[in-house]
Amino acid sequence: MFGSFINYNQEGSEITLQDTYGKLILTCVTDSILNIFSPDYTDDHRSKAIEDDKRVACDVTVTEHEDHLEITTSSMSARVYSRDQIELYDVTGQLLCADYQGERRPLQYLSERDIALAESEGHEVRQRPARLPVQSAKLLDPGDQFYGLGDKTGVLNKRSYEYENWNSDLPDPQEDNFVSLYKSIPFFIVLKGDTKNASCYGIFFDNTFHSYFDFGKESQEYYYFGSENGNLNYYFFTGKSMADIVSQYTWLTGKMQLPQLWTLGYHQSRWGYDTEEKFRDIAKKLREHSIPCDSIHFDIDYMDQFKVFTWNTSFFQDEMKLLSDLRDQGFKPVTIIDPGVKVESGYHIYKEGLEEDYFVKTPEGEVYVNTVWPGDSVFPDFGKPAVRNWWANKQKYLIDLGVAGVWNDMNEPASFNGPLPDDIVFTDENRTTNHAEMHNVYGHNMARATYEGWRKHSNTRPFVITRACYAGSQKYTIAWTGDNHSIWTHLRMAVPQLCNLGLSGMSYAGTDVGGFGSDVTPELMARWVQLGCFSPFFRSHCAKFSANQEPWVMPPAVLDIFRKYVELRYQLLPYIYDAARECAITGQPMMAPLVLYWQKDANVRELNDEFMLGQNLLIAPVVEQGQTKRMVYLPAGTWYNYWTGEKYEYETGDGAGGAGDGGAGGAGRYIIVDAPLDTCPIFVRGGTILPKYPLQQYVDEIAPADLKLRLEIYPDKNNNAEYTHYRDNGTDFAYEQGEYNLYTFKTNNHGSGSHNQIGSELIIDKLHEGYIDYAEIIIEKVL
Ligand code: MIG
Repeated sequence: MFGSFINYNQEGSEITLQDTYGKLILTCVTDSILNIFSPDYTDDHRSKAIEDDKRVACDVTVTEHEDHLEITTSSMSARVYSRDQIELYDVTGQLLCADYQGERRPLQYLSERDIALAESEGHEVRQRPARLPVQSAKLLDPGDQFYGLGDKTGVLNKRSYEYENWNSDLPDPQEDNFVSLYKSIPFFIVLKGDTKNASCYGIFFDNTFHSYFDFGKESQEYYYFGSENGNLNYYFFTGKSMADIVSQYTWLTGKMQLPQLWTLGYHQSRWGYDTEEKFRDIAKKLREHSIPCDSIHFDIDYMDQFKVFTWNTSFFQDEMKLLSDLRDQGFKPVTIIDPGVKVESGYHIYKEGLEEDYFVKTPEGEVYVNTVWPGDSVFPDFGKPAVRNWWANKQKYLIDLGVAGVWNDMNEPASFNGPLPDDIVFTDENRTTNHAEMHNVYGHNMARATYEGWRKHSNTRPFVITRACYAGSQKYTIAWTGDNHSIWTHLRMAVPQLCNLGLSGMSYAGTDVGGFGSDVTPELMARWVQLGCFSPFFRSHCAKFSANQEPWVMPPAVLDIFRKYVELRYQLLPYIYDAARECAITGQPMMAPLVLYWQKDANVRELNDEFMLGQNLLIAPVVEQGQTKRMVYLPAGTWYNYWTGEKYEYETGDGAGGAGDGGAGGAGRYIIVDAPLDTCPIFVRGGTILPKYPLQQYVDEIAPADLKLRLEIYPDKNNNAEYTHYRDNGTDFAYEQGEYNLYTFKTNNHGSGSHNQIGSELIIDKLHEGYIDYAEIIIEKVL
C-alpha cells in the first residue's frame, strides 16, 4: 500500500485514511481549503468557530503512488506520505508547507539541577513542553514571515516568537515577552520570503485547549503548533494573496456583521463614573467643548453591588430618565456586563440560575464559587444552549431601560484568584466536559448569548464588545484589547496588535485610548487620539485609579488636538462605514498592515508603525515621545499628503496594482515628514475619491435627508479616480431587504494637468437604489 497507510476511502471531497494509529480524515472544504482531522479526542469536529456545514462540493482527484497518496483540486494538491508527513502545494505545483520530520529540540537554558535551584530561590523558569499530546511541526524557510494569531503583544511579524492560547487577564503591563493575552485566535498566515511570487498560506488550528505556537524561536528549521488535549484539527488555506486567505478564513468562521453607524463614532468611558450627576456632567462637557461623541459607557459601578442586570438606585435617582436624557443629547449608553453572578439568596439571577442548573460545578457536583467584583460569585455555563438562551433573554432588561449596547468584561473567565481550576465541570452543547476545554471559548459563548439576545429583543444591529474571544467571535461581537497602560510602549504596541487582530478576523477592535492603567501625559494623549481616531473602535477609557483623562482635563492645546482628530473621525465616517461594510462582505480588515496589500514589497513586511484604514488611507502615527518628524514608507504608486496636498509618485513595477493582487515589489520610497504634536501624517492613495460628512456632534445630528456628502478627489497617474460608496439607515436590518444605496463615483482621464476641471465631470452611478438620497453631493476638493 502507499506510505504508512493500510487503506483509504474517498467519499466526495472527504478522504479517510487508516493507519495503525487510527483514522486521519482529509477534507477539501472548498477547492482551496484542506482540513486535516485526526479524531483523537472526539469523533466529530465540534467546532465553536465554524457554524453549519461549510463544505462546498468540489472535484477532488485522489491518486495512489507507491509512497504517498496525492489529493488534487483545481487550486491545490496535497501529498500524504504518513499522518506526520503531509505536503501542501499550490496550483502551480510550488511546495507551500511540509511537515518537519525530525525531533523537536526544545530550548534549554539550564540543566535540570539549575532549574530546581533557580526555582527554589523563587525565580520563575519557563518550561516548554517538549512534546505536546497534539502537535504538528512544519518546515521553516529562512524567509517565512508570520502574521495573525489575534491580540498577541509585540511586533507585526511573529517570526522567531512563541505564543500560547490561554485567555489571560494579567495585571502587569503587557510586554513583548507575554505569551498570551485575553483572546485566543489560532489562525495565522505564513508569507514566503521570495518577493517575486510572494506565495502564502494560512493555518487555522481549531482546538480550544491550552495551545502553543512557536514560529521559529526554538529552531530555525521548523515551527510548530500544538495543544495539551483535543483533536489534531487544522485547516490549510491556499490562495493568491494574503487578502484572499483572510477572505477564506472569515468565510469559514463567519464574517462580522455590518455595525450600526454610530458605533463607529467616538466613545467616552472611564471606570469610576458612578453617579447620575457624573454621567450628566460628562455629557454636558462633551457638548460644551464640542467633542463629537456618540456613546458614554457605564462601567461596573452602575450596578447594585456589582450584581449583573441590576441598577444601583442609591447613586442613580432615575436610571431610565438618565438614559433617555442622554439619548436625547445623541449619546447611546453602553453598559458593562460581567459573567460572575453574585451569590446572594433572593437575587433573581442567582436564584434562577441555581434552580435551572445553569452554573458550572466542581467535580464533586457543588456549584463552583470564586471571587470577582460582587464577592462570592458563580459562573454561567455558557456552553449550554439553555444558559445562552436564558442570558439572551436577560438582555431585555437592558434594552427596555434604553441601553444601546453591551460591553462584556472578565470573560476569560477571570477571577480574583487566577484562572479557574482545569477540572471544573463545564458543558459543551450536549456533552459534559471541563474548564480546560471551555476556557478559551467562554468569552466567545458569552458574546454569542449576548448577541442572540439583542438580535431577538431589539430591532437594531447588536452592539457587543468583548475582552475575551476565540476564532469566529467576529460574528457576534467587536473587541477591545483590555488593560493597557498609559505608556509609550503600549501606544507603539497598538498598531501591530490591532493589525494582527484584523488579519485574524477580529477587525472591529480598538485600544483604550489614552491608556487604562497609569497616568497619561498630555503628549501621549495627543498621540493616542491620533491613532485611536483611525482605529476601527474608538474609545477613551481609563482605570479607576488613574488620573482623569477626559479631553477637557488636558491643556488647551491638547484639547484642541483632541477635538481636531475626533472631528476628522466624524467627517470620515462614510469612508469608515464603507470599510466596515467591505469587512462584513469580504472579511478585509478595516485596519490593516501594509503587507496585506503589498505582500511582494519586502519593505512592508515588518512595518510596525504604519497601517491602512480601509484601502485608501495610509496612517503613519507618531508613537515615540518627543518625535516631531518621522520616516514614512510609501509603497509604489501615487500618494498625497492629506494635510499639505503634496503628491508623491513612484514607479509601479510589474505586477503592481490595487489591493488584493499582492502589489509591486519594493518600488516605494522612504520620506521624512513633519509631524508636530498636532499632526498625524496621513496619505491618501491616488485614484480614490474620499467621501466625507459635514461635521456633526453625533451621528444623525443632521437628519439623513438633509445630509450633504462632500467628495475629495485624488487622481492617479492617469488622472482617474473611482470610489464605491454605500449608504443605509445605519441602524437596523432593513438593508437586507434592499433599503440601501450603492454609488460609484468616477472621474476619467481629464488629461494634460488641468486637474481643476475634473470636478465638474464627476460621474455618479447608482448601482443600487433603496434608501433616501443625500441632499447634495458636493465636490469639495480636487488634487
Ligand atoms: O478588574 O470593570 O478591562 O476595562 O474598567 C477590573 C472594571 C475589571 C477590567 C476591564 C476594564 C474595566 C475594569 N475591569
